[in-house]
Amino acid sequence: LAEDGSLLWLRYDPVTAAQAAGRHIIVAKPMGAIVQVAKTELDTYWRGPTVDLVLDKKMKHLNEGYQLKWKKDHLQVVAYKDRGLLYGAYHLLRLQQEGRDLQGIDLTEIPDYDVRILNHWDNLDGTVERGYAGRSLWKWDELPTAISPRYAAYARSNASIGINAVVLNNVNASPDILRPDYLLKVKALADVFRLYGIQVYLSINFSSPKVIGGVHDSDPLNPEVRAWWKAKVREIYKSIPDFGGFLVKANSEGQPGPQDYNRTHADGANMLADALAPYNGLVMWRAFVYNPTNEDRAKQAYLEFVPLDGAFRDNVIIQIKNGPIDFQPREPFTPLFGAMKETTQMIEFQITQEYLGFSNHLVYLAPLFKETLDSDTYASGKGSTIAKLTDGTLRTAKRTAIAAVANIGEDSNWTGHNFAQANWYAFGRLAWNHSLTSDQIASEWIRSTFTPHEEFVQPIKQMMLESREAAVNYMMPLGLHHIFAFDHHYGPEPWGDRQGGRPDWMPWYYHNANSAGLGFDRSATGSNAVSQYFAPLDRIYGDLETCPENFLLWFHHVPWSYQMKNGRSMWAELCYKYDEGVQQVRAFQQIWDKLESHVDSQRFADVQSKLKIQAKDAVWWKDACLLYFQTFSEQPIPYAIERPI
Ligand code: GCW
Repeated sequence: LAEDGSLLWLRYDPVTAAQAAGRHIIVAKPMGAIVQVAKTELDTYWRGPTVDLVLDKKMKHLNEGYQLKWKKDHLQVVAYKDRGLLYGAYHLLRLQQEGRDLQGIDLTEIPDYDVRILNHWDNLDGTVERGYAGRSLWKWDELPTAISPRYAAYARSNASIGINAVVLNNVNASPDILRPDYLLKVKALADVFRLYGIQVYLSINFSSPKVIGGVHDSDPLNPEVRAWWKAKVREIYKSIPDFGGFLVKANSEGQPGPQDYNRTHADGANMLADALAPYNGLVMWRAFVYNPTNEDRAKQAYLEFVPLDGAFRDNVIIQIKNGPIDFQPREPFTPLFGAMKETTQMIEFQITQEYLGFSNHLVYLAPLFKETLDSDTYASGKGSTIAKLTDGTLRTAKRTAIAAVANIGEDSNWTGHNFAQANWYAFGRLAWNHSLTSDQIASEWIRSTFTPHEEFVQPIKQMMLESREAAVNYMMPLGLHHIFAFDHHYGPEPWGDRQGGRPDWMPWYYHNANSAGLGFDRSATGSNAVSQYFAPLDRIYGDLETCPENFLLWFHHVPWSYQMKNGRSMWAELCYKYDEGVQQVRAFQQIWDKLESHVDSQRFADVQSKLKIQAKDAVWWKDACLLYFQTFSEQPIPYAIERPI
């Protein structure tokens, strides 16, 4: 076993000749390239009985899924598509890794989302926006001539957890990606990924026709602009026939878009959708829009997009971040979910830990993903969870999708922190089946990444399951948000005040600390963002007495002396929460140290040193935030907690 984490969760031992004797991997001919990969994986690693890989064109309902069945003396994997057989093969290998009994097995797996996609924020110069695992995996300067072996390893890892699509480049997109020389490089990657059932998408810059096409402008209603996009799309599909489509960040944080020409998001998205439609391509159009106006940033996406409901083509999906501000440690869900009845919506998570301690902090994100997916929006009555609104259950969709911003780079362990691999894994597993629990996913991941020994699995799982709440506690408890240091978003800077900076990028905009209290009043007496939620959530969130305490300072400006449910004042509770976060991380260090004998020395030391950084950072957060907020609360820090340094 490599000790640098490069194998991820794919630590299969090759079979010996003796183990393979008498067992066959049977596939009907002719065998497509993807099925060939499935067969090779099983030929190399499968120690169980004979496996029959069957493509059954009558089983359309399986979509990209599969059936695994025990048949007297062998196993059968039945799928409707080639990809289904590949996913079925990885399922078998997972069961083998976990040491499961396969006798009598009979299960059917159908993915919850059609498109399960990673968004890379990788720039063409090799840097990665908000990337904390080294430079980009894509070697643009060497492509298409040199093909790094990591491209296939990357694709294989994705396929093993059901991810079937990737956006290669940053949403802050360079127009150059659409130049013919770059498209050749993209094709080279697509040719590798295709073997693992992965489709390539690109982020586009809305001004491309003007910047690289020599067109006078990029107005979506200008026939020349439309013709340029049609021709460009034709050119792409000529070399990449299974190209997925475009991801677009438009009129957001300074990016160009249709509004530059007084057109709407729908005008822009539909132009691209029309160009892609003949090839079955998709447009993922982001709803992450806000401007420094008097309107609460948390309300702006809803205000811009709800009026456009029904105006989008059926191959456009509106891609919405889980929370209305920006991938914070905890946010309520974006109220735009479910508020457009005639428009397909998808969720965007962030796996890379921009706001969660980069690749230094151990934060297992499945609980965050689940919290949002399971949130009830009440959009079509009780039970209208975000999962059901986006997976085709409650809203019809031509194709459904789910996305997350990748945390992958060229570090040998791919993600910087060994435990950040679990977040890539968790996203893939939830994109396949959003009913899996955080506990199940952690358990699978630990067993396949480290060891199946219960003495290791149980405590590590507990640590992982607690880690997101710990981060919320030591960074931003009780609904606090965006009090990060300016721009890099690593440490605390609630006092931050950049002269001449955008007011909506200043921490004070979000915490509003003053002698009266703390928090953003989004109730009817404030910005009234609560009104964007369906009943009864508007009332529940809008009333200080019924608002869940973990969102208190998100929705209300709360007096320091306000009494919490446990009897403490808000100020005291804030102190205890920060301290609890610190103590949780100290406990993680002890858990890890005790389990040294179960882990190889390299990974043990790597994680140990990162936990040290995390503990130090947690204290930094606690001290910085409490000492700063204390200048407003003017109350003592309880003696029961660890004293600020
Ligand atoms: O979270 C913010 C990041 C930006 C990012 C932007 C977005 C790619 O700070 O770096 O830009 O969101 O999602 O578009």
